[in-house]
Amino acid sequence: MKIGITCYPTYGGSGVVATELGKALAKRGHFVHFISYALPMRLSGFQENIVYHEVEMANYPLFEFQLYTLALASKMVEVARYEKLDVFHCHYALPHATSAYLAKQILKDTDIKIITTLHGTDITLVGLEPSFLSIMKFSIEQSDGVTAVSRFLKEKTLTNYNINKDIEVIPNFIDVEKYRRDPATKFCSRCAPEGEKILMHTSNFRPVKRVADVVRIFNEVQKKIPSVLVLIGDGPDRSSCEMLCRELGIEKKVKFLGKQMELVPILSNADLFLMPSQSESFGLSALEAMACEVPVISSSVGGLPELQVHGETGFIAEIGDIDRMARYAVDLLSNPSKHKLFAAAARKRAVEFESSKIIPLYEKYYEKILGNNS
Ligand code: GMT
Repeated sequence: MKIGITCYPTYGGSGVVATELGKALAKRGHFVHFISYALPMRLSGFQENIVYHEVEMANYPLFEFQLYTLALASKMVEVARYEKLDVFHCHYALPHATSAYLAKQILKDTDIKIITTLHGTDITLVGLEPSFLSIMKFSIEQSDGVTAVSRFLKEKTLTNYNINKDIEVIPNFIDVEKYRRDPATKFCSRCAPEGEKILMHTSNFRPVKRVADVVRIFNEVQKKIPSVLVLIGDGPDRSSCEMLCRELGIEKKVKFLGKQMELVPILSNADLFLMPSQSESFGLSALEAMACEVPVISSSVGGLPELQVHGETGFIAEIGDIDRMARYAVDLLSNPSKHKLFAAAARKRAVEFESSKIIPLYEKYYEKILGNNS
C-alpha cells in the first residue's frame, strides 16, 4: 500500500505512534510518505520505503497567522497525485483530518481514503473548544475510517461529539526488543550516588499531566525512603515545578533532564514511574516504562485502567489523591520482593502491546477501509 502519514513532528505521543507505525509499515513492504511541517522527531536516518515531504509555508505580509491547514492540504494533494497514495492516515484530528478532507475534495478523480487516528487531547481538550466543536465533528464524520487508542477514547468521541460512527480501537504499541531493561546502563548513577530509589516521570509538562502532583508525591516519599526524582521532558509547567521543588526544599533530590531522545538507558534505572494525569487516553510513556520493568503509579483516568492492572503492574488512584499515591509508592519501594513481582508483571503486560501484534491491526483496518477485505 501507499500510505501518506500526517502527524505532529514534535515531542509527543501522537507523533511517536505515527512515526513508529510508519517505520514498521515500511519494513513490512509498504510505501510510506510522511507529510508534516518538520521532520518527525523519531524519523532520523535513511530507511527504505520512507519519504518525508515538508509542508512549505507561504509567507506574505497580509498573513498575520500562517495558513498551515491550507498549506498541508495542498501538499497532501501534490503527494497523493504524484505518489499515487491509497490512503491519508492522519494522526491527531485537528487540523490534519480537516486538511485531508479538503485534499480529498480536490482529488475527486481518485479513490483516496482518509483514516483518522484519535490520540487524546484532540478529543478531550482541543476539539471541545466551542470554536472547534463543529469542525471536529465534521472532520471525524467525513473520515472514511476512524481509530482510537483506547475504548475510553472511542466512547468519549461518540458521546462528546454526538457521532454515530464505527470507531476501531487500536491501542498504542511498543517495540519490546528495543524497550527492555538494560541493567548495564549507569545513566542515573550520578543522580542516585548512595543507591537511593529512583522515581521517574516523562511528559510534555502540560497542565493535563499534573507534574506538580509528581513533585508532591515524591516529596512525601522522600520523607520515608531515601530517593530521588528524575523528570524527563519539557513544557509550560516546568518552571513552576522547579520553583515548587525549591519551595519544598527538595531541589537537590530532583533532576530535570529536559527532552531526551534515548529513553531506555534512563528508564532502565527507574524503580517507579509516576503518571498522575488529569486525562490520559492511553499513556504511552507508562507503557514504555512498563516494558523496562518499571511499575507505574497512576491516576485512574481515561485509558490508563485499560493498560495498568491495579495491584499487579502498579497502582491506580483518584486524580489528585497525592497521599494515596505516595503511600502506594512507599509500599512498593520498601518491599523488594513485592516490587520484583510488580516489575515482572509490568513487563509481561507491556509485551501484550508488542508492535508485531498491533501493526497488523492497522494493516487489516487499511484493507477494510480500502475495500480489499474480500
Ligand atoms: O499527552 C501527550 O504526551 C501528547 C499526546 C499527543 O497527542 O501527542 O498524547 C496522547 O497520545 C498518546 C499516543 O496515542 C497517548 O498515549 C496519550 O495518552 C495521549 N495523551 C493524553 O491523552 C493526555
